[in-house]
Amino acid sequence: MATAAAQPTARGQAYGGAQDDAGDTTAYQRVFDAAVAADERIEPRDWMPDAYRATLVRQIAQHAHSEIIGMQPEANWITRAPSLRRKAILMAKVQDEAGHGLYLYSAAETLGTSRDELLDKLHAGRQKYSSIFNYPTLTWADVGAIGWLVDGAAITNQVPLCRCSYGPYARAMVRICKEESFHQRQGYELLLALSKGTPEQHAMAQDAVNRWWWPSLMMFGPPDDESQHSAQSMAWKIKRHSNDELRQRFVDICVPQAESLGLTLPDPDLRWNEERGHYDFGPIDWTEFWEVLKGNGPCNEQRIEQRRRAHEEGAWVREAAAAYADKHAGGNGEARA
Ligand code: FAQ
Repeated sequence: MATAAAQPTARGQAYGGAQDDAGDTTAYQRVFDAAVAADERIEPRDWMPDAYRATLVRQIAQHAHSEIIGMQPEANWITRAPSLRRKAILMAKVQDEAGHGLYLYSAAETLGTSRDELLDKLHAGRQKYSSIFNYPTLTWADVGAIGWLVDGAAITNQVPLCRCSYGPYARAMVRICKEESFHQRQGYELLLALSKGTPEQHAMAQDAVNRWWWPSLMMFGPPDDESQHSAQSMAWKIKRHSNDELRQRFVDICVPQAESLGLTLPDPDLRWNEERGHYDFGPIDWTEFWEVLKGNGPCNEQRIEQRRRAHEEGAWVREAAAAYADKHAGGNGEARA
């Protein structure tokens, strides 16, 4: 934060959204470009190009929506967790995801978009959430597979976001990544217990990995040559690596972990490539990915419907919180006392 911390307000006050005497934004753009090139953080009050702001709102909103929609598949198993210990762990994890949503909606608010506005867009189907959460959790082992693979993919994607050029997003990611890594460990430990359990438990763990492997690879987004936003987002240092680079990193991490778990990854083409120093893997079904994004995944309708219902049922909580805040802000005698 050294120079970055000293600069934001100055950059914001000197250049904040206004135009220079020549009536263009060239001077502000230069300051912004220099800050990004120097790996300084862009802060809320700094001038930033409209497209940079819009890209951040799009990505952070999708990310926040993914966290809260992502509570649903696992919450499905809270009442059926096989022991008190597993239930307590799962409840804590699902609560963490809600917290991640809150940090991210707050980060989006610093860009001038309210949480209400973003939620309205999610409920109207005008903003996306991660494709992965449109798949069902059919057995208890799916909770382990989500922790190991989905949280594992999320960490691989999100650790570089801790170095994102936009300060509030980068800082939110630090805490989120710490919590995600705990989530990943719990999933791995759960799958290990099943894998080393009875033959039926082992088969259940294998079945879950078979179903979650390919959708987890899709979480990283389309291949680089079809990724419309990557080049610009990387130039702005919002993204630090391409979709394919991160997907490859994830595969390389998972293969030895699957071996330790005693489980097989469902890809006959998976093999070490000495020359590349990476694992080769088979083709991803991108038709399935785009269909899920269009709303045709197994659970798209159910997820959005449940989200809308939860929002409606929570209206009284929002009203009560607003009334409470009003009472305090209005200097009500009782509150002062
Ligand atoms: N699902 O040009 P690109 C989690 C869209 S959090 C849906 O490559 P970009 C924690 C993309 O938006 C998981 N849509 O886009 C957890 C764009 O459409 P648009 C969420 C996808 O932004 C664990 C179009 O395709 N993580 O799991 C997906 O440069 C367990 C073209 O794509 C984040 O959001 C997808 N998988 O790269 C919670 C991380 N992939 O917007 C509960 C932050 C792509 O033009 C339980 N986000 N699209 O309409 C990112 O890093 C990036 O946004 C990418 C996509 C990498 C997801």
